[in-house]
Amino acid sequence: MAKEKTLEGKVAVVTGASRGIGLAISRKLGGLGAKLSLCARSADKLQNVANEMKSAGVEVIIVAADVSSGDDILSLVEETKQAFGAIDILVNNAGIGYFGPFYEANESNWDSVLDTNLKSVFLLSKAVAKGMIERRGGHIINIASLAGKNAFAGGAIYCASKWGLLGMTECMAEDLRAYGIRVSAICPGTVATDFSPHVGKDASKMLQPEDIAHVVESIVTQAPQSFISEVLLRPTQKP
Ligand code: NJP
Repeated sequence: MAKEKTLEGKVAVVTGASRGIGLAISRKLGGLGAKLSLCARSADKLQNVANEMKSAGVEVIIVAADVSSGDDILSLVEETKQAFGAIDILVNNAGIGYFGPFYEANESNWDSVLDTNLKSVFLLSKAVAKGMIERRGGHIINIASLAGKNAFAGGAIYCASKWGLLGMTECMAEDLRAYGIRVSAICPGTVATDFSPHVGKDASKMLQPEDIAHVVESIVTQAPQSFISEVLLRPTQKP
């Protein structure tokens, strides 16, 4: 964990925090001194993460919530405010994939991916933006993907969600930058997590979840006049 407590007193919400990229981001923000509100659907896995954080001296709450549900999002925000007060940092990380030819996918595949990867970001960002506007500051960081820039066979639904997320991120940034709120997107290539099977790829060459956490640290520790709006993150060698 990072040693300097540059985020002491700040409150961060991380979605999809029970494993993978969200877990690495949570460890990083907690190490920097932030109070953490961690969300995923599985309460059991979140509890394990919370235990780890508490033993490292991090103040943490967990909220089992499905980010594709507007009601769950309101509960997440309310429980966070009750525990810690105003939210300074929101990391919209929770996401799911669907990979296969579009003509074999059905409406529920579309709805679950778009609701989890895109609608959730609209709802949760909207729920925290008002408080950030009042306090004239904050960070919203959206974990997008290079799949939001590059087309590939079998990627129609996932790419649609991430392409949309990048467009929405840029518009949200324009809505909020005058208030000192920075909305950023991180677009990683393939990351060694449980997200997808990574068939035929060399895991030792892939990006690691900690690489994305490192970018998040750079974003949230910028000087107020500086705004890292988008980061494309690739492995040095092709996996
Ligand atoms: O995924 P994974 P990653 N509501 O599967 C949670 C993007 N990305 O860390 O709900 C609330 O290991 C889930 O917990 P649970 C990707 O699109 C990845 O690799 O209990 N939480 C778990 O904590 C995604 O946006 C790669 O199942 C929900 C977490 O989300 C982000 O990075 C490349 C939820 C998922 O952990 C994290 O991916 C890239 C819901 N409805 C972008 N649904 C990559 N790995 O290669 C899921 O470019 N979660």
